[in-house]
Amino acid sequence: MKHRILQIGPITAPADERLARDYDIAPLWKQPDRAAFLAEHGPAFEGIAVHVRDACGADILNALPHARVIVNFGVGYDKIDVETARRLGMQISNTPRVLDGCVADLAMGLAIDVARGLSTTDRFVRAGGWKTGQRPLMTRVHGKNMGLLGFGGIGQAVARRAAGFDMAVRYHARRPVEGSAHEHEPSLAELARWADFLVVACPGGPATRHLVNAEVMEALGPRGILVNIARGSVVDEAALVRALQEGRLGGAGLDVFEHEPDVPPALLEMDQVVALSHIAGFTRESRADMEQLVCDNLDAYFRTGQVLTPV
Ligand code: 8YV
Repeated sequence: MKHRILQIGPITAPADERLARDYDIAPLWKQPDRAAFLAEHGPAFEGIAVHVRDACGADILNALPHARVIVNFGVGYDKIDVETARRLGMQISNTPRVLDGCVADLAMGLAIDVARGLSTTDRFVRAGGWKTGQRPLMTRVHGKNMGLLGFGGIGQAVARRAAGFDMAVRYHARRPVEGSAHEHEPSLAELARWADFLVVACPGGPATRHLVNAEVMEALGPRGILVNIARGSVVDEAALVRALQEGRLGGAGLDVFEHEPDVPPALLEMDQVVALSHIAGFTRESRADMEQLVCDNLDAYFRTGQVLTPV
């Protein structure tokens, strides 16, 4: 008998295939009346598989009295109601480590793009601007100060890359990371004041909402560059637009936004902004590792009672 699993939304073709091969999967996204479906079938499910973009709230969790495990495809899990899940005795796993390197690569890419103007120069060349002119001088990247908000796997991977660019690195996190050679700065505003680049690499969710506010942007300053590869919710987007418009912040490289896929139109008019579509983890390599880990977590739970990478 296969274990019965509720899948909230499609994950990827290979992950969906493996899950469907090994489990009795019920696709919630295909149900015309989700509430009625959950009310009728909820008690039959032993676990939940969820993609990082899909909400897994109390409405779902409370309808599954026998589910004890949630496997999340993604390192972030801010769309899961963790408190309710824990209260109901559910284990939760995510996919840490396997995409740290790719997300960190993209953070460096955004920092370089904004500072040196890669995207704007590409637009300039395509528009024929080089035939009659040249771009303005931009800003050096190597040797500068990099501040990291968040110093987990992704933050530390960014720090290692920054070292290759001869950058000084400091970080702000809830508590200092033991054994790290980098300085922990207890005040985010002070970190921003010191930094030339501030990279957001902390989890999303209520605890970090709008940590990067007007004061932090002011401290980063007119030459400072903000990079966000974490969650849009961490940055006060309205304050960001104002700070950039008024020249109180130098530039921003953004892979994530508060209300994806909506990007404030004002940001798209600014050459000092590079906007991406939440692609930090979008490589064939990290995608394949994530697919494997999300399924391995479910297998491990049913084999041993423990997921491999609990949150
Ligand atoms: C996802 C992410 O990997 O894992 C996360 O938390 O934010 C992303 O990089 C990607 O959106 C999955 O499609």
